[in-house]
Amino acid sequence: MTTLARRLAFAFALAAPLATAPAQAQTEITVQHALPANSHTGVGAYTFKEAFERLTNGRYRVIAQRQDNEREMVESAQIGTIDCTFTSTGPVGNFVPEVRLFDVPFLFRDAAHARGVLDSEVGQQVLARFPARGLVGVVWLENGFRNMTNSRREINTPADLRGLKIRTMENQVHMRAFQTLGALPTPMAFSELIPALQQGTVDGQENPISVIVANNIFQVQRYFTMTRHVYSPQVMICNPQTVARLSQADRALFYQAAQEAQRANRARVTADDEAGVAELRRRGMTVITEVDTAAFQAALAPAFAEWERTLDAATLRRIRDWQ
Ligand code: EAX
Repeated sequence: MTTLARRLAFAFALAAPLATAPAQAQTEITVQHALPANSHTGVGAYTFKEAFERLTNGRYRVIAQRQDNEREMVESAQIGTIDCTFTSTGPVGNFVPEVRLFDVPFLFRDAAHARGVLDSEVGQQVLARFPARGLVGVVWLENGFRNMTNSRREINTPADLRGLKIRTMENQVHMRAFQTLGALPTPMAFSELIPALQQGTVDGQENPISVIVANNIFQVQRYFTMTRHVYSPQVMICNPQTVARLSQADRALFYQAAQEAQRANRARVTADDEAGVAELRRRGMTVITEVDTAAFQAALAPAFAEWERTLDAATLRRIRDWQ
């Protein structure tokens, strides 16, 4: 060997271990969530990130990103361009039809009822339908009970909805409900909602208080009615290969982190709901909290009859009878 070659060989011998030395290989997991980081959805995603990184002693790095088109997020998780998404069930029924069951209006009496059902074998059975559609449903989180806002008039009765253009999620069950109530449902992704409200393409929309506050929807809407007309679940959905690649031990930690995310997300929705009405009033909205729920349910009768035929009627009954 020439002197130069010897020097190079020596340099490589030194450099090689340095090059491969970064203390340990880190596996990256990309997780997308709708809504701002400081919202119930962001809290879920960031709690998962913090918990999974902590539980695995930093062997995994979770990259959390915001993306407000939930259908695209689910598609990305299916294709594998991202690992997981935290999404409302808005578009999920188009991928896993069994999920539509949980999108039926006035199905859940309150948060305890919804959380109890989703955490029971009823919720597990629906998660078990995801793999057949090329997805893994990891855990149920929540968006909360949805309420109506609009820029035209107070909504006190179903008749007040007649002719109003209401943005809905890209969700068959919700669209049918608003159509049955006499409104003109206009489905679109959340990312299009604020401009649509600003430009008057639609008169109103419906969302949980947490979403209305986190996105300043009170700036573009005048009237709020606390209809709580439908519970809006959220679900953490992952690419099947992402989950399959985890060792059995890491998979247990993955699910543990998802449970932590669920707890943090639900606690935040509860807090947002408690503080929300006062906040919306402070922000200048006309707030109606006394709602004749029975009148809205009666107006939905034809839609309920249809869902009895098109969805799993036995499970719907089981959910309604839940104690
Ligand atoms: O997931 O699209 C919606 O109205 C959802 O409630 C919102 O994006 C949060």
